[in-house]
Amino acid sequence: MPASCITLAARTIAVLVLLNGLYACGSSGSGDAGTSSTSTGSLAVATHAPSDIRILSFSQSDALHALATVDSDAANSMEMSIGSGTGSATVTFSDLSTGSHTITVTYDYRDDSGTLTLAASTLNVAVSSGSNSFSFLANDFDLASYDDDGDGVSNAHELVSGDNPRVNTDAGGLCVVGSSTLDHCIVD
Ligand SMILES: [Ca+2]
Repeated sequence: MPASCITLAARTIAVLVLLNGLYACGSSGSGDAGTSSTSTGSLAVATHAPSDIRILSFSQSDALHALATVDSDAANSMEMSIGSGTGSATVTFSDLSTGSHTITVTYDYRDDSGTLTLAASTLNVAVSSGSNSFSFLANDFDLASYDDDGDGVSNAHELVSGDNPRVNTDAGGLCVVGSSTLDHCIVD
């Protein structure tokens, strides 16, 4: 390769290195000014409980639990505080990235037999930098889909009624004379 070509190549490389350095400085400058990708905000989530959940919070508060989950990520899930007698649940996420998130709230009933899902709702929430709050209304929750014994009555309503949400006692189900479910069988 002729010497002139080597010199040209060296100069080209020098110019590219210089331009790259200037570009890096520019990027750093805008980053210092703050970009939305690095902003975070807190989000206080609250619920207005459906009536069956409200009744359960009064009579069986120990068994009732509520969980809030961000973006369906199990690692970003928190137990909510439930008001006795109101069923209203609250929790605050302190450090969410700004922008749109999905928040899922699930009410569970836990006893020696396991965990029953009673109600759930997933809604989109916009998070801005600073403090944010969002409320789920009673009508936002789906209860009817949670019917473990498939008798057409929701788990939550069976618990409120004193029935066993894990055993279908409708016609065709198990009805035993002397059992606590007998009345339910006859009515149905
Ligand atoms: Ca049922």
